[in-house]
Formats: sequence, C-alpha cells, structure tokens
Amino acid sequence: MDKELLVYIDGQYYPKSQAKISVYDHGLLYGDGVFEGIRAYNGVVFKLKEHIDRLYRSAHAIMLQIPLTKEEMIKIVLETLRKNQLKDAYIRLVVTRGVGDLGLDPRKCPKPTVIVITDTIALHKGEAKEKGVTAMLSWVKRDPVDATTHEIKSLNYLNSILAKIEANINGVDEAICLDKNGYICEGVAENIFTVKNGRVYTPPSYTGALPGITAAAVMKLAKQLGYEVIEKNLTPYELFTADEVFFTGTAAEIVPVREINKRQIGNGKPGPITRRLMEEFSKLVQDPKHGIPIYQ
Ligand code: PXG
Repeated sequence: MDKELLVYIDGQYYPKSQAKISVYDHGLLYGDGVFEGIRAYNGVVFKLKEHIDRLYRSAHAIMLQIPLTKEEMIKIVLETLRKNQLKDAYIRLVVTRGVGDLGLDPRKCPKPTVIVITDTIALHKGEAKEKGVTAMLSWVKRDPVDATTHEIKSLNYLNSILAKIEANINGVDEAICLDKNGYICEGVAENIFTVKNGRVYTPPSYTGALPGITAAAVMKLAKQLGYEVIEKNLTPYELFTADEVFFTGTAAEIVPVREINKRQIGNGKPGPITRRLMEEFSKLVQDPKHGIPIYQ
C-alpha cells in the first residue's frame, strides 16, 4: 500500500485513516466553523495569502478566534504539503468552534479545532471545459445577506447542497442560486459571469455570494485583456439571453455554461471571451508570482 497522506489536526500529523475529530465538535454538531478550498499548481500554492486572509475574515465575522497567526497558518499549510510531497494539490483548511457540549452555545467550546488536509486533485472532466456544462436555476434561494450569507465561507453548506441535489435529480450538471429578490447570485461553489456585447458581467457580493478569489483574478485578467467588467444585478432573463455564461471557482477554475433551464446559451458552445479567459487563466495559475512556493 502507498504511504498514507498526513493530515494536520491541532498541531499533530495523522495518517488519513486516523485523522479524526470528536463527535462533540461543534463543526459537526452545528456546522459552526469556517473553511477554505485552495489549490497548488506545480509547486506553488495559488493565491495562498488571499485564501488565508479570507479564512480569517470569515472567522472574524462569526467571532471565532483562530489560535494561530496568519503566518503560522501559512507555514502549516506549506509544511503539510511538504510532508506529503505534493506539487499539485487540493488543500482544505477547516477551523471549527471546537469541542463543546450538546448545546449550541459557542461559549462551551474553549478551543477551536484547526484542520489542514492536503490531497491530490481530481481534475475537472475535460469534456466540461471543452463543451460547457448544463445548469438550472434552483428553487432554493441563496441564504440572504442578513442571515447565513455565503459572503462568510462557513461550514453551513446545506443551502448549496439542496440546490446541487436539485441539479442531480434533474440530470443537469450544476445549479444556479438566486437571491431573495430573484437576481442571480452564484453557483453552488462557483461564482458566475455573463458576457453580453463584448462586456463581462458578474453579480455583486451583496446578493449574498462568496467574494471568490478565482472571480477576482478573472476580473483582473479580463480588464488587462481590455474587456469592460461590470458588477451589477443580473436577472434570469439576462442570463438566458447572454452571449456567454461561465462559472469560476477554485475547483472549477473557469467552466463554460452551454445551457440553462433548457435554454441554449449563445450558440451552445463555449464563447470566444470565455475561451480566451480560460487560456489566459491556465497560464496565470502556473505563474509563481500569483502564489507561494511550497519548496524553496
Ligand atoms: N461561491 C461559493 C459559495 C463557494 O463555496 C466559490 C463561490 C468560488 O470561490 P473561489 O474563491 O474558490 O474562487 C466557492 C468556492 C469544496 C470547495 O471542497 C468549495 C469551494 C472551493 C474549493 C473547494 O467544496 N468553494
């Protein structure tokens, strides 16, 4: 058997099969915690600093004090990757409220649990990138900004999971969530963009979407390539009648959308601006200046 990957939990490394936490952890009992999903490409952790900053912002918003400095957290991520001899990896950082009792009161949890998982990455199927995916608008509204908003990357993902289940049982690849006013918000774990008449659009985060790190990189890239990028509310009509639609996310990178609720998007094929952005983005992730090297 291959050597097992090691997982960091609260200062110690455990083989994957032994990496366990208490059933009294409020991350499990109540989804009380925050997380990040990060990728490393060819020995460089893409936008690691940005992900760590967002993790600490999420924690701040739920009044969870992470018992490590950001610098210590970065060191632990790199150390875990080195221990596992990974160059291309998927990194999952989880900080929960910690072990408490069977009441939800966070004051019962004296010490947050810190978990760093680094694993190999299952690449998105080539077909999705080449042909585009199908999607549907979900009946489940995005958690609103005055509730468990997805601006916080918390362990509460049932909202996304319900939408994903709907996509699964309807035989489409992805679900798109609307905000409570009916505007487009985001995918279940992706931000969403449209292209219309050569301009690039994306919903603002006040729809309750996560401010995506991939989305920010793609917006910057699009501007550098000379496209106008506009953050504004988008309606389902604007989505159906867009020239191009694509998702962005750490796992997804850039994925074209070819059909939404059975309406063909554009000519049903990945559009030219989407393809250009995909091409440039694949170069960007390989560029060491957009991340932190694992081995140096
Ligand atoms: N919206 C939501 C709700 C997300 O969870 C994104 C947008 C895209 O954000 P980034 O910063 O990744 O461009 C996400 C990202 C996982 C996993 O393991 C989830 C995400 C990213 C990576 C892994 O489920 N969500």
